[in-house]
Formats: sequence, C-alpha cells, structure tokens
Amino acid sequence: MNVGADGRKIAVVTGASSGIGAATARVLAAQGYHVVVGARRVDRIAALAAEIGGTGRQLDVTDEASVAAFVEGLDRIDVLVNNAGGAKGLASVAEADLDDWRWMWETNVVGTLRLTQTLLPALIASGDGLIVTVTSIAALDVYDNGGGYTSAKHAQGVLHRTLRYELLGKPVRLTEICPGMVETEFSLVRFDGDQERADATYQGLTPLTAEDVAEVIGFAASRPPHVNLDQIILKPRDQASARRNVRTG
Ligand code: 8X3
Repeated sequence: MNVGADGRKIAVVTGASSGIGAATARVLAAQGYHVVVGARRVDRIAALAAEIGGTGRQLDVTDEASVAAFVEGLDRIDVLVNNAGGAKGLASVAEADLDDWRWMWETNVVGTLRLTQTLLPALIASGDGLIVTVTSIAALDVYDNGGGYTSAKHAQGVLHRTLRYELLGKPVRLTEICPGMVETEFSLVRFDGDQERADATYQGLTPLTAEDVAEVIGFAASRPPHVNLDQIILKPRDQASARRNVRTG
C-alpha cells in the first residue's frame, strides 16, 4: 500500500494502541496528518486507524522483521513519534531481574534506534522532518528501585540528543518529551497486570492524562520549520520530581 498518495503529510506513531501514543495519533490526525499507527495489539490499532482515517499496522519495535513490514510502502515520512516503550518491575539493583532489564533496554533504547535508523532517510528527504521521542523524567533523574527503567530512559534520551547534534544542518527537528506521572497503562505494565498496585501509584494526587502530553506533542509538531523545541519536561502540579510528590512530601 502506498501511504501518502492522498497528499497529506505522514506521521508515524509507535506504541499507539493506548495512552500517550493513541492520544498523539488523534491530535496529529486532527492537525491534518495521515497517521500511521503501530503497536503489537493489532485489533486496537485497526480501530484507532479507522477512527482517525489513518493506517494501522502491527509493530513490534524489538523485532527487525516486524519493523521492515511496518515501513513497507511508506514512501514519505514527515513526523516520527517514538513512543513505544515502558517499564517492567520496581526492583533494587541488587535484586533486579535481568529479563526485565533486557525488555526495557530492547523496547525503549534499541527499539527507538531501530525505527529511527529505518525512517531517517525519509525524514530527511521530506525537507522538514520531525522526530519526537517520548522519554520520561526518568531520563533525567534516578530513583530507588528504578534502575532498569531510569537507565533505559537515560540511554534513549542520549540517543535522541546525540541525533540532534548529528543532524545539525539537515532539515529535521528533534523534540524530546519528558513526562512525569501520566495515568495510562504504564503502571499496569510495570506491575505485570496488577491493577490494584497500578491504581495505588496515582492515589492522592492528580496525574497528567495522555491527552495532556499529546497536546504538547501537537504543539511541537505545529511550530514552523525553523523552531526546534529541544526538550520539554511536563509533570503534574502534584509532582516535583521522580522521587517527590504531594503524597510522599
Ligand atoms: C514515568 C515517570 O514519574 O511516573 O515515566 O516515574 S514517573
């Protein structure tokens, strides 16, 4: 399929089956982009694509063949939103599960690298490309029992920030989005489906919503080509840092 034949600009959003990814796809579609949404859960992707008049394709950023199939026929790319990623577990370094670390590094770091490398020539060829990478405040700070996630998010942030240097002089903007607490499926995945534990994460405070973050991504995407928003940190008013919020004091 030749995506882009209708003349609309093309945006690719990874991890788009829920949360920040799905909300971002809706915002970019409302701005006039043809949005290509990717995620592992193909039923959700198909429903979202139908809703926003975009294209849904299964995507596992940890799988080379899946990425190759995902990008097939994408002749043109204007915006890439690297949103796929997440956390698994909350364990001290002493007790860390090596498979959880591998999953976090594979999805957040290597996945972002794989997709970005693949789409980079098309983003440059667009003449006004934009790469948005959704990292986290965990890309800027560390916290107890978060080493697997904070190290992966730091590495993902470094990958993105390095590209900002390497692409200087090329027509590609780069924006890193560093959200704090956002109520999505993030904690449900982190706690392996334990809904009670996930809910407890946000008790006693008002977290950001996926839409709050998506609006900011939409703002970055709608700036003129010479304006680069390098890094945007957004947190709920109730959260001062990864370690301190109104509940912890
Ligand atoms: C997650 C940020 O503050 O929930 O990316 O740990 S926080």
